[in-house]
Amino acid sequence: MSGEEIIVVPGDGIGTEVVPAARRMLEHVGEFSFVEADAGDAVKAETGEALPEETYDLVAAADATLFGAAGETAADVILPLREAVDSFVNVRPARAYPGVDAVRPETDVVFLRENTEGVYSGHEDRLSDDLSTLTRVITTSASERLAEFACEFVADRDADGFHVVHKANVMRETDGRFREAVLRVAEERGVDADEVLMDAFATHVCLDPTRFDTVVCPNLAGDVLSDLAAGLVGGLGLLPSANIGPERGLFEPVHGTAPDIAGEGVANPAAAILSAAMLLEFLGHEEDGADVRAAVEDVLSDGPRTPDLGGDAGTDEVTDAVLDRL
Ligand code: GGG
Repeated sequence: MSGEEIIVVPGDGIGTEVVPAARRMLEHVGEFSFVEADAGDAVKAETGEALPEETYDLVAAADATLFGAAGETAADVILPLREAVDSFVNVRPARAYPGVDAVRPETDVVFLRENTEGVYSGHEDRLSDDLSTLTRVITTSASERLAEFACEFVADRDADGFHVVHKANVMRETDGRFREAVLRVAEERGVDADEVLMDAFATHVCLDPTRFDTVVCPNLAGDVLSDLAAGLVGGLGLLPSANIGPERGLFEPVHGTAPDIAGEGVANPAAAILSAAMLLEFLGHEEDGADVRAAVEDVLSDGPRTPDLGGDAGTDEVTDAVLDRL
């Protein structure tokens, strides 16, 4: 394997514990070079800036970045970093693993979350002491771009089609535009696409997740519904994600900083290691990515576990076990 460069931005809280675990895995499987960069609450407290220009520039120029978690400064860190890689989709697989106590062990759903707009487009205003507003942005072009990705994604995954989740019966203009663009692209591409209202989806996925394979969502819905699905499979410590752009990618566990356990060395490294497996695949190292997923699955099935999964192992012990099985 060549010496490809990976930017590493641990961020805050347990990001500083699980990202080093994922980096150890990458060092174990390949010959990458790493550049560490700062972002988040801690660097803001020190310098006044949550996302130093140097970090943004590194991420914008790199093929791949591994990111940890952001807390209070999430809007100042994650959103610009996603923009730095021109990421139009956040891929969030929610899978139950054999041996892990899950509410719905049959869950295997991938969320394709629109990653540039919706209510996360940053247009918020305080108009008076009593009134704040938020502008929800939906464009046909971003919705189509996501839908085109979804069509290719389901073909690669050998899935029958996808569901588009929206609330177009209430947000007629914005989600109406999203729904129409996604369904039109699917029809043009000959891909089956069903639609489901996002509130109904929340119920259906809890009752029977096998109804869904790939789910295409606006930004906030994708953020919330993938966390809901994490609850079905055993918790946020298990969900990886990939922010994909046309040329670059940013890979991060779905979880945040987890201040309740930060600093204790007991954060589950699975989500970060699985995110790094997605990074490997993005860089073309498919076999390594698959091996890493298999090793994580093995450890989750009969290896040491962190407390979120009912065990008493620490982050390092679980990471050692993954490396042992590679
Ligand atoms: N590693 C992901 C992370 O830091 N999550 C915290 C968060 O607030 N995320 C919002 C988002 O994913 O848009």
